[in-house]
Amino acid sequence: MANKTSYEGKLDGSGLSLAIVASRFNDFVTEKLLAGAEEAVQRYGVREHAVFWVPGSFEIPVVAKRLAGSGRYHAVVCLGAVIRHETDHYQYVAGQAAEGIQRSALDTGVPCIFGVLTCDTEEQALERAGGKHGNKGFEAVEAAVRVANLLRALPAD
Ligand code: INI
Repeated sequence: MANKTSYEGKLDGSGLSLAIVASRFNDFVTEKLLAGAEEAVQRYGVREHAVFWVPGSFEIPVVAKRLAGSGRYHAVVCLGAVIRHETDHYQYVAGQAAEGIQRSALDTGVPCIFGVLTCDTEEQALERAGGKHGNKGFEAVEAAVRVANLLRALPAD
């Protein structure tokens, strides 16, 4: 095949500054997501990172957008745990968190990574926060590093 070019961001954080926005709500889960995220920060040699706590996942986007637009960070990693209860509150919180995080990325051009668990039970959330389904905080930092490096490597317009 002639003239094929392929791009993929490297898992090398040495040139990167990351912001991590973490939600206090369900912090028996989000503390574990943050531990996984910080393990990945170490593993991939991220140059520097800062952690910003917000009360709940609904509040993640307003802080993520401000950080993404600040010019200080190459990516913003958003960590939260939305767990379904009896009411439909869950749907609003999860939907607005997802939409707001993506909007923060698209409005600023800085990747804002969706590390927000949306689960039916506490058990399912813990399984994804260092349990049998891995740690989505770790994976969120991997995604941040890859996408930040990909954006830096893309050819100019
Ligand atoms: N916030 C979460 O991060 N996870 C949840 O499961 C949750 N539930 O279920 O209510 C939750 N609610 C709080 C919400 O994020 C806001 O902090 C609150 O509504 C104030 O704006």
